[in-house]
Amino acid sequence: DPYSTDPERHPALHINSLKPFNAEPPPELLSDSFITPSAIFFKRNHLPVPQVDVASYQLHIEGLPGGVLTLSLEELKTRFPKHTITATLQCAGNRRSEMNKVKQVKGLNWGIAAISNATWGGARLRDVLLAAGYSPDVAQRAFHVQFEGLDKDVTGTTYGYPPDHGYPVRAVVPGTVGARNVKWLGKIIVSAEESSSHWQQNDYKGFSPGTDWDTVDFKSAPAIQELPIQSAITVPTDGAVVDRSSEEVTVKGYAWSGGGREVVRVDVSLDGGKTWQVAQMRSSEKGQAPGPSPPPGRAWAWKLWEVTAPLPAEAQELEIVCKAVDNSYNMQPDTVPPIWNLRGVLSNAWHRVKVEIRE
Ligand code: MTE
Ligand code: MO
Repeated sequence: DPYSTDPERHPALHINSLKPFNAEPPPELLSDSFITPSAIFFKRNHLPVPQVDVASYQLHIEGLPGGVLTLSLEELKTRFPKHTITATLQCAGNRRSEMNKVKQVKGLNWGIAAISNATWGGARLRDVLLAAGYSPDVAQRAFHVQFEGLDKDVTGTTYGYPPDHGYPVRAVVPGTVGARNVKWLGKIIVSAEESSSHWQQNDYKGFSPGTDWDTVDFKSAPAIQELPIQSAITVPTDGAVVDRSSEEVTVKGYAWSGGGREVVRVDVSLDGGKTWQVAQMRSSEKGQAPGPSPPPGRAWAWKLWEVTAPLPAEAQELEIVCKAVDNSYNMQPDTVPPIWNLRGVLSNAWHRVKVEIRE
């Protein structure tokens, strides 16, 4: 069993597939912390987790004038300044289950939690490429940087923590779909050509709702890179019961947009979208007011938001809805059918949960 050496996982995770391991945290845990604890950070693996030996680990950088540069982990850590960013990672298939309700799609049936937020640290790709001979001349001919993970060939025996997320070296491409954030990075190739990988060419692309598996031409669409504006409700969960005597309801969730665009507002409705109120946002740890905005185009981290509102007097049921707006005034589409696609990616319609009010 190639999966027998996979790491242990937190029992609270909702498992979508065991081998390879794919799992997401319960939504209400997700909005408990601005930085998602590694143990419950969503896990998306296409293959067994490779056993990477830290002592013999090598990163190869190819396609630059100086020939191949090979770096050990020690060299990566000592030759380059450590850069730290807080960035949200979201799978292209986050919220795919809502597309499945419209019409069957192909892929793991993710709920709303194939998204998490972390502080990442390490060498900047820029610094590594410059050390490997990158120059403005190269930029004239090579528009692509390809990343290869080590999870195709199994080597070594010892590995560190947290193995599910790419230890010891991962490419972090903030604002860009999870799939490009290659884990267990083994090779970087600067190239005139786009990566020929299956996941770059024949998967992770968006299509019209009218395109089916008989007519789809993967060559006709660009690979997903930046993700669209997204938000979802983590608390309460769909089907929850609220007691009339509590008089109020607190709604919580997350919001994020791709390409470093900053979420500037989240609107919440308790009546299916007829009336709206603006949620309070927090962009850092619990209780803290939102910090200053990051520089334009560099809002990599999600915002957690919250609204507490009186229970509407007449209602027996609430249809809670959220939608976010980013600083380009991109907004989420209101329903799923117009954005449905056969692969179930880019699912970002207004998120809706139904809650029953018990008298
Ligand atoms: N990198 C490697 N080497 N192997 C993988 O299977 N999965 C990708 C990406 N990088 C993957 C990978 C996908 S589709 C996503 S959404 C993210 O990693 C998930 O990262 P996480 O498991 O740290 O949440
Ligand atoms: Mo993904």
